[in-house]
Amino acid sequence: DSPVLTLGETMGLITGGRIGSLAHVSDAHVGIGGSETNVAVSLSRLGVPVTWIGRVGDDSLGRRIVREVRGEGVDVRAQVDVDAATGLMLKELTGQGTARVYYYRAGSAGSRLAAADVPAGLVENAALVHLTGITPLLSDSARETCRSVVGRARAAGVRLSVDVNYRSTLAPAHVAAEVLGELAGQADLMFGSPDELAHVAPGGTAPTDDRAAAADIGALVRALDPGGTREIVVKRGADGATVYRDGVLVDAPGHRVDVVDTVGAGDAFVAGYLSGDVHGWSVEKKLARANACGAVMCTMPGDWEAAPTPAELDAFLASGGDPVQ
Ligand code: KDG
Repeated sequence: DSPVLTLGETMGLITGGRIGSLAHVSDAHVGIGGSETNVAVSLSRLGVPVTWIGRVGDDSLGRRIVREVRGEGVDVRAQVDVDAATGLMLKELTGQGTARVYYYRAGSAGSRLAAADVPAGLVENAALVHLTGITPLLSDSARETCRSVVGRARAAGVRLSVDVNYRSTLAPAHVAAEVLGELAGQADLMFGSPDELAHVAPGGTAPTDDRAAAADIGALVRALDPGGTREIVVKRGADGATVYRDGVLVDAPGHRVDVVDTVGAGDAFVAGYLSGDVHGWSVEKKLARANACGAVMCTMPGDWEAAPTPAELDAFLASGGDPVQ
């Protein structure tokens, strides 16, 4: 099987040991996190071969990232950049499954990703390439890497998946709209919340909240795909998801779960969807798996640790996976 290829920055992740500000909480957990490795680990657990490309520093967190992601069965192609440290992210638990995130990643090793880090053949021989809107906002060289990979994927006829994944701390809204609009505009398969998709739609302005954007998903996806040539997956969290393909909208409900930590649920959702996409599943089947993966990820702490195997998904659906009515 050809692997899925993904690339981007993975950081060290320090999470407060209990609810509260890290100005006061003293006990903490050390781990790692990065949207693309979160997706890669989920895909690997679902039995899909996957390669991740990124840069890490010559430091403990960098070694931890390589060991941990490789240990999950992902083919890790990490450059060790001796001139920069591995980036770091702090996560403060704010209660009811929500968290506040702080980045220490400007100038990090991961942000120095360059087009030459992606060896010949890796894009060309992939089953699918998955990028997120985080990467092109990290640095000029990371943006060039995305452009180069997109160009290579298109030239080789490799399917391109893009999760808009807008991180407002990485760029002001008007910059992000342009950069992410360019990236998303190339995607065969596009993921985003209603808010994110409105942001990258041609002439789009970010609505003030998800509910406003969700009010007219039909108009939104048609603006993103006037030619009806792409597949657009609208992520609505616990409310489920909607897919637009071939001019048809398909809805699927989310699941009712006891939420512990929502961070990473979007990545698990994407991996669930992609795991079916590479096998040519129907939209309905891909959506059902994606929603179940996202729901399971919310039930345990961590950005990727709870990624389910197919057996765990079956167990979830057989027991607690009530759809939201
Ligand atoms: O999707 C979860 C990610 O946000 C997290 O693991 C870290 O990649 C990350 C980011 O840039 O926020």
